[in-house]
Amino acid sequence: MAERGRPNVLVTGTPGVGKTTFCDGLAQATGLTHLEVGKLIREKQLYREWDDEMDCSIFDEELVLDALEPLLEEGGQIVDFHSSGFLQDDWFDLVVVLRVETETLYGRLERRHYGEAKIRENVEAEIFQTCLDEAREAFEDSDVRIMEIHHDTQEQLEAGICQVQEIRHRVLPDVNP
Ligand code: DAT
Repeated sequence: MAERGRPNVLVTGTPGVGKTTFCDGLAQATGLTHLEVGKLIREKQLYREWDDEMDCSIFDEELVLDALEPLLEEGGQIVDFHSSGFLQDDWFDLVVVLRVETETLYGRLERRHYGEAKIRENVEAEIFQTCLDEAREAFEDSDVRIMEIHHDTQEQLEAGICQVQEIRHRVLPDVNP
């Protein structure tokens, strides 16, 4: 654990697994701050290219790291992002990887009106557990714990938040518990 008064938690997973929903719930339950990296990228224009086929920005890793560093210094952040491989492992005290069943993800992305190519890309990424493997690789040299939480239902959301809180009280530092 670095010199932080409060923990930083990374919540990652394929788009549509429910990161925003989970982070909002966790923020409410813990008083930590939900930091949406996607929003930061849009607002501060931390990208250099636009992917027309996938209809999304290709973020600039260096720009995102520079923007995140001062925000994470003090701790107390729940960082919500689909990608983790470029992040610094010593910025985090806990990593949560959300997972969902293929049918669940398909339905959620369809309701979001994603195009067929974008749905297929994300569903395949979930099937091949791309985000989980990326997080495992990114944090393999650190002692940061990686929790895989299944997130298809409201019950799983509530159980997952309880699990994180339990770990937080047991192993994570906090000046304001
Ligand atoms: P993400 O931020 O990973 O893209 P989201 O939080 O926007 O995902 O959730 C996508 C949709 O799925 C949204 O309509 C809310 C729903 N959802 C999220 N988590 C859920 C859960 N545990 N149970 C049921 N629905 C959920």
